Amino acid sequence: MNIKRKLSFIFVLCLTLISLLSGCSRENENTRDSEEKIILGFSQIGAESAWRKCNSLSIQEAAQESSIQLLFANAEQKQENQIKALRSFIVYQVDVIAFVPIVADGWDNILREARDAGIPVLITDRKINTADENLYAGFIGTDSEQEGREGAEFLIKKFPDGEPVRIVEISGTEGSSPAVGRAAGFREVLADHPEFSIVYSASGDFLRSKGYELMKKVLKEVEDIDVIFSHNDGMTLGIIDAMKEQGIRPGKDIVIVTVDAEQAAIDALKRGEVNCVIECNPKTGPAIMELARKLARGEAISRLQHVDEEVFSEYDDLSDIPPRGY
Ligand code: GYE
Repeated sequence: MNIKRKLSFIFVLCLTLISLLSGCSRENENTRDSEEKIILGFSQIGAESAWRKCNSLSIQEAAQESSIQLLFANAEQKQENQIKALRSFIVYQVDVIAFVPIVADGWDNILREARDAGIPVLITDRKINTADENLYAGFIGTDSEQEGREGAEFLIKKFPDGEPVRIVEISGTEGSSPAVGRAAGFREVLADHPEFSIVYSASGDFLRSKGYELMKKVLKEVEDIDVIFSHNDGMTLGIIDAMKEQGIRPGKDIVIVTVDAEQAAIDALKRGEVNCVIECNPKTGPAIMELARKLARGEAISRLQHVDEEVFSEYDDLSDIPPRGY
């Protein structure tokens, strides 16, 4: 081979290598791109509690970490706002929709629209009632019935002597699955223990302010309260304020069972102002992103995934509970 032919051979070889390599890297980029380009439309219900704020943050941080483009809509406690958000995600043709249904009923029409548009839907935190379970791909979140059962189990341990026990229940948002589930699980366990009676039950809408107002009313209207079963810590903090204003010692004069395990509730438990805290885990962001990726790839996900939850009570060693972060 003369020098000229040798050079042109090397030149062609280089070109081939470059194009092969760049082809490769383009292919890599494409794969990475398609991983990166997932768009997730997420409808959150609002910011009613510290629990909820942590839940939103977990979702936003996890999306950023896994390079999922998140369209995050805050419905400010209105189902109609959620439906509008879901509809806009459909118009936008996102890859996956996820949402926290504020109440359990009333989703079938919008879910049909999502199905017709070929967009898979993940339900998280709160469950829905539907005529057609195939309208969504799966659920990830809390086991509310179990949380209610845990609350009742604690009371059975706390009041072992069979004397009558009068319970006031301050429940969460009416028609929401955690309020329905916590109430049902609680009653299911107490059904075998007739000494316990729920003498009053009303909704505080998962809000600290409503918990406070409701407790002021309850303390005027209901006599001889032994126990408060509060569906979330936000309301519990309001309940404690109302009790203290009346000179009632929370956790001593009235036993308090609460759900969520915010730092403030754990601190109250340590001070003896609350007797039992049932954890509800808000940090579902990473699991939601993983499920969204699977759905975007067209893979099936499990229909029901409950998150791990613990119970903390006055019977436990409370010295080594790690900071809660919410
Ligand atoms: O317990 C409460 C809230 O849906 C499980 O919503 C959630 C509940 C949580 O704001 O604090």
